[in-house]
Amino acid sequence: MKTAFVTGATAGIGEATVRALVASGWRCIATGRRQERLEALVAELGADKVHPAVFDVRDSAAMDAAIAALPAEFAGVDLLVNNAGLAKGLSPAQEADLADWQVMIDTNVTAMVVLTRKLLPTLVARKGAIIAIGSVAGSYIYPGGNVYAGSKAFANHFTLALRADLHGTGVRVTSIEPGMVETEFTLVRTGSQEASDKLYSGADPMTGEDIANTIRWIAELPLHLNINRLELMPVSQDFAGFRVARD
Ligand code: NDP
Ligand code: 8X3
Repeated sequence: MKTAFVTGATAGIGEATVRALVASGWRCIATGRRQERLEALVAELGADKVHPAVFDVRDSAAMDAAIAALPAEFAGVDLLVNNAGLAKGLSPAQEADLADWQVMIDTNVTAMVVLTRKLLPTLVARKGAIIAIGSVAGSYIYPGGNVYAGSKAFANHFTLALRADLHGTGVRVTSIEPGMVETEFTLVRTGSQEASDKLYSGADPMTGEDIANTIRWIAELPLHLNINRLELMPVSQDFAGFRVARD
């Protein structure tokens, strides 16, 4: 049985990924700050299939402690799913809250590289895989995207850069870059359930399960195959966005 380390498993894409991988015969380390949600996943899927690791990804010492505390049967990580992340705010850069920018950089950029660096020796030794959740926001700019877009451009690019460094090791690396997925993402970004419902209303957005099934498919491809990057959108979304400001 193979083991996946899934960050951000208390909601959305990460939670759906744990369910999809366990249903396909994987064991998962499920991480996040909301302990009760991780415990609910353990109760639903079984303690032999899910190990809860409660920590804030921005806390490198807590990350070390969580890795050191992995039970023996979960310690051999074959797949890292770099998923934990968030957007805060949609204000234009000239009005944005610097604290929001810092949280996004600390979570989406710093925490991702720190965790990846810590798990790389195990992943290399096991010829494992890394699947990171970047975003279309890293490729296509929209107003108010500013630091979120920048952090996801970093995620998209760092993941591809890992592929170059891991050349010859047998480790597979994939950057998944989704568009609109209905999760708690917009609630976290705006602080408003109403704003979240409004964004997704009538748009038939992708679901956490859509992305989770894509992650499982990539993870289970034959070992000689590597998907480098994969961009997904709901049919209702596209990437046209040029604007002209007139006098
Ligand atoms: P959710 O808000 O539903 O889930 C985010 C997850 O990240 C939660 O489990 C949360 O756990 C975890 N997380 C956030 N901050 C921290 C932290 N400091 N420490 C530990 N865990 C943290 O959003 P999604 O499922 O949509 O987002 C998952 C990823 O997908 C993100 O990287 C996001 O940028 C990306 N993405 C999302 C898209 C969308 O439209 N929804 C599209 C493209 C990419 P907890 O709060 O319990 O700590
Ligand atoms: C989330 C997708 O388009 O809201 O990464 O930025 S988007």
